[in-house]
Amino acid sequence: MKPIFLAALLTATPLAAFADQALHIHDAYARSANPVTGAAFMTIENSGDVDCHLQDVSSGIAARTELHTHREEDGVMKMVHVEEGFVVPAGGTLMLARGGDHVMFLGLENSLADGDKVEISLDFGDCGIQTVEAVVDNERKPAMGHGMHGKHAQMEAGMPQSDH
Ligand SMILES: [Cu+2]
Repeated sequence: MKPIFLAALLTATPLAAFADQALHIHDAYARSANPVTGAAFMTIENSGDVDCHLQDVSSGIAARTELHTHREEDGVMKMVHVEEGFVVPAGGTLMLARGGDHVMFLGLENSLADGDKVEISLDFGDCGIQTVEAVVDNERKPAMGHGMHGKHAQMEAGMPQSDH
């Protein structure tokens, strides 16, 4: 019974989807704490056997959409643009989460309201381009372990208010 079920599943898988099949993106959401900037978070799983390199992001909602992280420099946490992007290791997971790696929107065309849907295109190079729809949830609290701490508000000197 089991082998037959598996064979049926394999047959039903379209060949064209094969290249992208290794990447699975879950739980994409966005938030914005001010009218100018916002951020998006998600979990990216790579079930394939080659590393996938997230090298660029784009969206139609802001002047610039960038890959960012938080890094400690001279004892101060700073938000930085990561131009080289992030690797989703083969068989591994990349978490874009509050206080860590994230997608950043700079120069929002419209402020983000709860329930709005944001389409984000993620360029994984040889692993293909994936488009995700992130739902705006400005009330969502950071997950455990990625919590914001007291100093976070000071992290982004140039930012009107923190999105992440
Ligand atoms: Cu950022």
